[in-house]
Amino acid sequence: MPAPSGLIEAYLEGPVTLRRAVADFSSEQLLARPVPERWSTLEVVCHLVDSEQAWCHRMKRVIAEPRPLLIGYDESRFAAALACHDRDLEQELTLLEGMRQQMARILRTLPDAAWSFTGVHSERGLITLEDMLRAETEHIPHHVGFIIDKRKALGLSCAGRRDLPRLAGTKGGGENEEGSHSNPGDSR
Ligand code: NI
Repeated sequence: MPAPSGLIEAYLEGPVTLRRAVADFSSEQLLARPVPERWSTLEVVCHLVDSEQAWCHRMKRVIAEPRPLLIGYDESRFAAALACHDRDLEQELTLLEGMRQQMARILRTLPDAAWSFTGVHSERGLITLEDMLRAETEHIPHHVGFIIDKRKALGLSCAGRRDLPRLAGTKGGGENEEGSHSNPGDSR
């Protein structure tokens, strides 16, 4: 299977989109939960970084090992337990950018056959390297849709922000993942 066209470039675009989406938030606005039952913006960013760490490690295992077992984790518990509101936005964004740049560098060296390498996820079953990269690429735009919901609720302008994806929060799938997150980039 040849390298999927444009996918690595789209994967690298995610942190750029996220950085733009949160660039003008104050520290208070980052911690606010303006939409009931939803995460704060900083919690969303931390969720994306924690998910990236998990999926980068899983992709490395699929590249390096024959059909490894990949273990799911509870992202809601991660968001609640891992001090999201004490974490630093810039540090999180820098980590995200660095992880994707490192992963892209590795992926670009792989032979075509590697894209069909598989792992077995404890909750999702058999998954190829291409499936994994595609899911992670879709993960940031999915959550940026919810950040746009928060921007609106906080009275932050979305005008002139055509670089941001169209509102995704109403397309179904939950932000906080509890049972309804439709994006396979997450751990369940
Ligand atoms: Ni998610």
